[in-house]
Amino acid sequence: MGGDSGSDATFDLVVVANRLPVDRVVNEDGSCTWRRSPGGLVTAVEPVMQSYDGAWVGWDGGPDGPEEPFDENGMRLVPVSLSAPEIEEFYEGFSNGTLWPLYHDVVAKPSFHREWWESYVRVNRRFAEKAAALAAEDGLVWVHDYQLQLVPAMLRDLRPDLRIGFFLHIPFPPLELFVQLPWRRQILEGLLGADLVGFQRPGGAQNFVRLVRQRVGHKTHRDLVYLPDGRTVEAAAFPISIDFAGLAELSRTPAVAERAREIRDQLGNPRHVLLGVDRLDYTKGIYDRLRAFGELLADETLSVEDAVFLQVATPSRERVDEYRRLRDEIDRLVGRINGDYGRIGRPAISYLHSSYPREEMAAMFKAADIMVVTPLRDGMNLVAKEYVACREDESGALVLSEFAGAADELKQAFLINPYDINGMKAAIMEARSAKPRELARRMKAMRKTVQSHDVTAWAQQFMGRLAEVRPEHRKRLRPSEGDG
Ligand code: GDG
Repeated sequence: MGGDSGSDATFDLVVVANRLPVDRVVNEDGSCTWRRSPGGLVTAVEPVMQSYDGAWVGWDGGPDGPEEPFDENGMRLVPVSLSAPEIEEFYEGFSNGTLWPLYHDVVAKPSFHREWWESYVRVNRRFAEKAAALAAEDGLVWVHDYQLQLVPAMLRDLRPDLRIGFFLHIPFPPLELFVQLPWRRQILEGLLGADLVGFQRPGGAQNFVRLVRQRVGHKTHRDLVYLPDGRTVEAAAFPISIDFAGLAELSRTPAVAERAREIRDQLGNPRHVLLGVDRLDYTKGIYDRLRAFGELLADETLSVEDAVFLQVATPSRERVDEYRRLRDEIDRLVGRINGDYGRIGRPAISYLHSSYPREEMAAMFKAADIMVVTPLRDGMNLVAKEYVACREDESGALVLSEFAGAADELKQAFLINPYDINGMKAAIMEARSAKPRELARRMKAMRKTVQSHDVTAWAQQFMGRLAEVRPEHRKRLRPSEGDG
């Protein structure tokens, strides 16, 4: 078994992700502390790690961090240090300036720079080497997301005994867009180092298999790729989810209920509270959503007495130009709408460029009558599922983009095309005037879906499938409680 705390310990499960589950915070006196890092990936993977007694390889979020492993929350954390130029080229550059827009339907123009690519290769190799040194013989390594797509093949070269899974949290684009990438073949070959490649939606898996067939020339059959060396790679959809029970419980606490009432009071007790919660990212469709709301006020279909829009935009990737531009555009739009339609003490949009504790998020979800989730493209969108988890009384409406992975499961939402402003306006109005019984029917069905397919089910399905890939490894992969 793995997981003892010696420095040369090996682990039956190693998770490799761009970020560690904690960020390093440098205090004023120069000392360091660790703070849980936000986001869906951490929430999803942390419980699996705790049950398998594994190690987690990732970056600490800052330049030139220490590389000493440490233990946290029952996990061994192994930092990978990035220099300031690597943060610029590998992270802000190739990951967020090339791959992120390319994989999200090119909603912003991807930049292609050879130095960024070279840095991506170097940093991927460092992650692969760390994982290779930590994994036990015949162990399992689970690699995450678009920043690390070369790791599976690099790791397989170093450690052919390992079973390797890869999960992509963002969409995988259609052939017609992917082929723009000058390094398209290297990325596909990188991913083919894995035994199992997981995607959010079946379409992502299909795009991948088609590309491998047409561009790399391997034989494929349905979701299987046959490599010349006899190995097979499976591509399949594993839609990620949330800790439904945990969030539902939090939303039931008296403190959260009280805070939800307070939020409505502070917003001036309008008849309807509309809510948006997103990282401030151009894929999330924040601009178009607010524009639709502004037009409803301009048309006098809504008034500020009827409806207030609460928009949380969590700061994100603030050093990347495209994100700075977006922030300015949204600032201007919010200013214009509030200037045109707000009244004293009653702005039309309450716009918060900030991040909040989980309890506050739960209170906002509880306070909102209409949750408006309108990404132009999104792998899953956990916020949509979180809203549903917080609506125990089955009230509330979800307006959801059909271009979010969540739309596959949350079919009872008011589904919209975020490029269709009139359609979006109509859906908001339909949600606003729907009868409570109709809303309850929809919410009940969506709650059932998310509850029965929560994050634990997601992780178990992925791990279970990986165990089937090479059955001889299965016995090594019992959760640590069973290890005696
Ligand atoms: C990527 C994919 C996929 C946001 N602001 C605060 C806060 N959050 C939390 C939300 C949610 C998470 O962050 C965001 O997850 P999303 O799924 O909505 O979006 P991405 O960050 O783009 O995530 C996405 C996901 O990976 C998982 O695979 O679904 O498609 O793009 O949990 O609640 N949490 C707190 N304060 C905030 O201010 N506490």
